[in-house]
Amino acid sequence: MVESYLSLGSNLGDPIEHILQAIQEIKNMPTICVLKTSSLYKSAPMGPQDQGAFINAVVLVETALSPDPLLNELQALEDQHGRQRGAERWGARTLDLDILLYGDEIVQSETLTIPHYGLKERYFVLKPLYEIAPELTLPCGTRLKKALRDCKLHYDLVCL
Ligand code: ROI
Repeated sequence: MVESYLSLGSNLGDPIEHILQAIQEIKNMPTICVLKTSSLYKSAPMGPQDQGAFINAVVLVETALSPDPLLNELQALEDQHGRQRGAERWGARTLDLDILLYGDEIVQSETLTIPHYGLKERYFVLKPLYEIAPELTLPCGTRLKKALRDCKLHYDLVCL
């Protein structure tokens, strides 16, 4: 079993409902056990500004799935939420599920980059991650606390 941190994001439809439902759906998956759930956070969009505010959260899960099957499960959930693929890069989405960390593993493949490539630049991911894992050290050796302090883009992040 491996502990993995997943991020959730939504800014289409009813974003709070998408996130709460997705957390419940992950809890219902027989192959994934949710250990911790962060609060929900609201922030302005990073990227194109002509889209609604995002709701974000992070969960800690335990799973025996390898990264690719885990990603497949998450993408199936995104699809259930009506996610349109191939749309604009950095555009609005009903549900975005990412693998932030998978144990201490560094994965670099065509389908996956773990740790998530944007982790250190995304305050809206670092903050909920810090809420549930304040003592975490990233696979690169950086303390999460330091990554949060060094994150340049301090969005107006509201904890709901
Ligand atoms: N901006 C915020 N605030 N939260 C997100 O989850 C998010 N996700 C994205 C882009 C469009 C980059 N911007 C975001 O994919």
